[in-house]
Amino acid sequence: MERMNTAYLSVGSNMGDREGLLKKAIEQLSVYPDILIENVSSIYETDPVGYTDQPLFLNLAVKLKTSLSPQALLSKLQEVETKLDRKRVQKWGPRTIDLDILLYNSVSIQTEVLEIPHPRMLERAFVLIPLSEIAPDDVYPDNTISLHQVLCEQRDKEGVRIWKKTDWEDASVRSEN
Ligand code: PH2
Ligand code: MG
Ligand code: MG
Repeated sequence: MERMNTAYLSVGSNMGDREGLLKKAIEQLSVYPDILIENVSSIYETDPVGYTDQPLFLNLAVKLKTSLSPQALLSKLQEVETKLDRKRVQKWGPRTIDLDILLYNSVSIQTEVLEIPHPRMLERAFVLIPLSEIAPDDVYPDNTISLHQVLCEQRDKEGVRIWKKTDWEDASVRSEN
């Protein structure tokens, strides 16, 4: 299986057993033969952005290798969201699990259902801080600067606190595939 494409995801939860749901999401992704989880950031607790009158989130970032196209990867992410009881009640409202594609190689895609790079990622510390932990030298598409630089240039790191420092090599969620 040629899992030659690299994708980064942002994963978030602010309902129920937040840490358990993050771990289950990663576990379920690693079951797909065409997805190989390569790295997972620490878990951060983050103030809700956008609609602020909702519980605190736990957020992390994932690096994976895949043979799936961006669209096919998106439908697997939606499958996992559905399995983990995601209900689409309110845009940007509380959710058991949210799996977003941030980057896929260095492609740019703009369709109704999928936008890569994620259109709001550069403004969101809850995305950039976990991401820069696992992708410091990767370069943002159409840009010459690294994600680490993007993060350093972003002033507002407020509302994002380390919650559990995890070493992916030791993490129980590690895939053996
Ligand atoms: N996701 C949103 C809206 N706001 N805020 C935080 N802190 N974390 C999120 O994952 C998040 C959010 C929409 O997907
Ligand atoms: Mg989202
Ligand atoms: Mg989403």
